[in-house]
Parts: sequence; structure tokens; C-alpha cells
Amino acid sequence: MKPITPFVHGLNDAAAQAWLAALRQAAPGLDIRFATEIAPAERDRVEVAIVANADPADLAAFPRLKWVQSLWAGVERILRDMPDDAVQIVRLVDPQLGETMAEAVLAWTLFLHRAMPVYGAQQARRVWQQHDLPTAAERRIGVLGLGHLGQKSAERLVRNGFDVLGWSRTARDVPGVTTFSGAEGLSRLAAQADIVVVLLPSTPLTRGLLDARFLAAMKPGASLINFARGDIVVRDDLLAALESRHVDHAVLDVFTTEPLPADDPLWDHRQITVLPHISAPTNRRTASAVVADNIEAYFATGRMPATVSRETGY
Ligand code: NDP
Ligand code: OXD
Repeated sequence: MKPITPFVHGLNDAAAQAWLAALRQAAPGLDIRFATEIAPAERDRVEVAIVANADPADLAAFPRLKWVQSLWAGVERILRDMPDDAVQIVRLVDPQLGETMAEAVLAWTLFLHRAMPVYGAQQARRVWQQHDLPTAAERRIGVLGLGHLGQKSAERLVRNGFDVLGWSRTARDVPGVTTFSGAEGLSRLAAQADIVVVLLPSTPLTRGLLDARFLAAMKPGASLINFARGDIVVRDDLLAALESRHVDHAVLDVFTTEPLPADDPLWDHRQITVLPHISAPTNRRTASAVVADNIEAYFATGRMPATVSRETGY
């Protein structure tokens, strides 16, 4: 008998159906169903659930649930919704997601490196003016967070010839990257980087981390790319730093409220590029293959994949 694996979600119907089809195709050894299709008598056979924006009350229906596999890489929401550590959380670690994020980091770093905001504004005013172009090697890019996504992004930037710095909680060794850790390391990175790329998880220690103090420590005229979570950057402090031109430009893909409300002034800010949380969209096919491998391996060996730490929040 195939292990019954509920897919518990808060997605719209079309997205839920598309995910269910992709998950079933990737995991023929599992009996994956919407939670509502699992009969009461079957519920105590469930050990693992696949979740995407799940309502914790729906998971409470499975008394022998041991772990949940999230379809997302970020876990701040699921940690908030499931504070009880009786059920372990496995987040999505998909090599394709790393490649997609690395591509986005390179694309938007090049956007800033090649002064696209400046030339875009010039075009609007029909101004023909050329600016000096530093080489990639003369441009220092600081990547905050050297995990699955940060490391691949840093490596991609190195391959493109940039001078790359990286910062993480524990000391990391990434080929070609000058790495830092700890509070002092953050200040040292901030003082040197021309572009800071944020790829940290949202945790009690990182929420509000990029505040007036951090922004003031940044190199004058540097820019910021936030592809992680909106609450890591203090919005009003960033606006003040942009206003004073200490920070030149911010590319923001993530916000404390998403979708960003239509009347939010960030939409019209000339020094801000707004993106609708698209830097690394989850690919249903590759993510489903990762999820299938994790769950099938668990039923074959009894070994759970690496779980999220409730202590560190990631
Ligand atoms: P990982 O957990 O693999 O890596 C997190 C990195 O951040 C690690 O290097 C970790 O340090 C570092 N870190 C965590 N806390 C601190 C701290 N207090 N001080 C310094 N460094 C810290 O996460 P991923 O790389 O997979 O993902 C990062 C985030 O990207 C996700 O949490 C999610 O919010 C966001 N994301 C955004 C997407 C988008 O489309 N915009 C798509 C997917 C994810 P250490 O190495 O020492 O553990
Ligand atoms: C994620 C995201 O966490 O898309 O996977 O932000």
C-alpha cells in the first residue's frame, strides 16, 4: 500500500491542481491527495504532509504526523503558524531554485553595474550622456547570507568577474569570495560593497537588521538588492538613506505586505525598482522531484531530511 501523503495548502484552485498533478507525476510511489480527500479512518496512517501556506488547523487532523515538507524555501510563516515542535519542518532546497536565484542576482547586479536606472531616467528626458563604466572586477558585491541561494549567487557573480564579499552567521568558505561573519564582519562588508544583495532568512535576529545604522555604514553611493524578505530592511530608514543619496538605488522584490498595495509610494520612487516577488519562482517540476525524493527516501529508510531549527529560525 502506498503511503498516504496529504497536500495541505492555502493556494487558489488552479495552483493547487497544478501542484497536485506535478507532485503525483514526480512521486508515483506515494498516494498524494488533497487533505479533504482523506477519510477519517485513514488519517492516523499519515506521517508526512506536503504543505504550502497550510492552515495549521488542517494539519491537526493527522494525529501521527511527524514532519511536513514545505514547497517554499522561506520558513518564517510556517514557523509562526506551527510553533509546536512536535512536528518537524523540512523546507525546500531545490538546486534549480539556487540557479534561478543566482541568475536573478546576476541580472539585477548587472542592471545596477551598467547604470540602467540612470540611462532609463535619461531616456525619459531625451538626454544623450555617457558615464564612466568601471570593470566588473572594480565592482564589489556583498552578499548577505551564504546558504543555498546566497552561495550559488556569490559563485555566479565571481564567474562574471565581480569582486565578491559574503556574510553569514557561522564562518563559511566559498571559493573566490572574501567571507565575513558576526557583527564586525557585517560592518566591514557594508563599508566595502558597492552593491549589497540580501539573501538572509527572516528570523528574530535578521528582522530589522538592515536599519539606519547598517545603511549609514554602507559605502556612500552604494545600492541594495533585497531578494529575501521585506522585514529584514527597515523601510523608513531605507527611504531616508535614499533621500540623502547615501544609498543610490534599491531593487526590492519582497515587502512586508505582499502584494505591495497599489497606493504604496514605493511604486513611484525614482530610486526604487519594485519587483513582484519574482527573483526565484519555485519551479513545480523540479521542486516536486525534490519533494518526492525526500518523502520516498524517508519511507524507504526511516531517515528524515534536514529539518528547520526552531532555535535559529531557519
Ligand atoms: P539558507 O537557510 O540556506 O541560508 C541562510 C543563510 O543566511 C546562511 O548562510 C546563514 O548563515 C545566513 N544567516 C542566517 N541568520 C543569520 C544571521 N543572524 N546573521 C548572519 N547570517 C545569517 O537559506 P536560502 O539560501 O535557501 O534562502 C534564503 C532566503 O531567501 C529564504 O529564507 C527566503 O526568505 C528567501 N527566498 C526568496 C525568494 C524570492 O523569490 N524572493 C525565493 C526563495 C527564497 P549560516 O551559513 O551560518 O547558517
Ligand atoms: C520561497 C519564496 O520562500 O518564494 O520559496 O520566497
